[in-house]
Amino acid sequence: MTASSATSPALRLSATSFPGAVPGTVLPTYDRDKVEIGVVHFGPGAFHRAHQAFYFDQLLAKDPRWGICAVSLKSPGVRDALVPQDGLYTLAQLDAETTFRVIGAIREVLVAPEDPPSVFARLAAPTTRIVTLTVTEKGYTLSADGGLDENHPDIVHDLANPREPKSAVGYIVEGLRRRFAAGLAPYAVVACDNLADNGWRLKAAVVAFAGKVDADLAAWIDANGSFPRTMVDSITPATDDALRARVQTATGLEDAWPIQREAFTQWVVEDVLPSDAPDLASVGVILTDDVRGFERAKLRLLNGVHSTLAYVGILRGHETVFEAVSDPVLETLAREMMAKDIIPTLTAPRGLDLAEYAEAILARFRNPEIRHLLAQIAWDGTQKLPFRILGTLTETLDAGRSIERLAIPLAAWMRFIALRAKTGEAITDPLHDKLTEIGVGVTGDAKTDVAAFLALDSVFPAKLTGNATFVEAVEKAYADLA
Ligand code: CS2
Repeated sequence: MTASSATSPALRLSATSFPGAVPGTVLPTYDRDKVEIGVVHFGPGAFHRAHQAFYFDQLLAKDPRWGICAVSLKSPGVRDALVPQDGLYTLAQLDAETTFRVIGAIREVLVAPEDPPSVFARLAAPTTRIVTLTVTEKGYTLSADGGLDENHPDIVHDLANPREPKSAVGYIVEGLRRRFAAGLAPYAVVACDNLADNGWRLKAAVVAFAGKVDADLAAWIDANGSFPRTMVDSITPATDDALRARVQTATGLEDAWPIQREAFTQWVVEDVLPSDAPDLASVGVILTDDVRGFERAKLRLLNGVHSTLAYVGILRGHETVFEAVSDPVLETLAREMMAKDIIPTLTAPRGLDLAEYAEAILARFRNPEIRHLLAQIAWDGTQKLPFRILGTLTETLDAGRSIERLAIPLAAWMRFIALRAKTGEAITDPLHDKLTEIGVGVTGDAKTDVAAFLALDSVFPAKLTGNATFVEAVEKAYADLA
């Protein structure tokens, strides 16, 4: 009897079953029992499991010190799916060539609110040398000016109870406090979310938080902490039942939470990690002193155009990125925005041709194997638009060039929110209450509606909202989308 026999139910993926996967499935080649935990990761969502865990999985074949303790800050979903599978899951790379790979890098999954002592024990362990994060833009608890948001409910709570934190920043500081008290070196903290200057912003927030708790601790972190900036990239659509079925057919094993992504993956890390950090370069991570160049190019060209396709695409009745980019009107918009608006604001990092990079991104969006829902990209617009569009737009305005095209994604986002609010659909965004109120109240008049959205001062800086050219461009784009 084989695991893929049509008559018998498939075995669940686990440490004992995985060697029996259908031949061709890529399996861990290292002895998982010998793996130690050297990495603590906050936010083990799909992106982490598609990306950083894939790199650590390759590293474990050379060095057993870098197993991952995955920590969920809120929900138990990942733990509930992965613990019965001994931390194993399948990564489906869906592209011109399709591969199914069982990833073994996650050796422990903790749900922080259920078990803070275990999280602290991992953070304070001498073997833990690196803490990575994918907690999405909102998980950094930053205010509009980019510093720690001291009014954020979780930060208010954590500052009052620093030894019982809820936020990522609170956990990082409490872990560092324990290391400081124990005379250990700090762990490196590697932010892996799509925020410009992610590591620097996180360091500033961590030092600001620590400063409110203990000035010596703050000075120690400031002087010794390593918070490299990073650029992360791999298109990772959310898991659905179609993927579960496909993975089961391909591997012969049932997996409660497989992950899918395109074949392309990139991780660029600022070359400031301590010497005892994992040798990421040996598994294809780019270590460089020019992360800024890579990160701006990726955030503005890939994520900026993604968000544009999402909002305008949804308004034009499309469901996926593939459909949106196959719409000639949207393809032209994306191409022109990249070439005429975004690239002129970028400085190419060494060895990167920006025009080729832009074309390669469009080709990735046209991957027919990937069903990436525009709705997924449309989430959290108030957190994403500032990094993806507003930076480009501000610099374009400063340079005296037209912002006509760059106003389109903002206006489309406003129309998208109004549409969702009026039809009573849930708005996934930390500002959902406010957005629903604005969306329900739109009148169709561009001036009034745009003014209501631009009044969100945590999203739109005064420099933009006080600029008549900006306001008029958004109003015009809004009216044109009617
Ligand atoms: C997307 C990103 O969901 C989104 O907002 O733009 O997740 C995008 O797929 C990744 O950044 C690609 O690396």
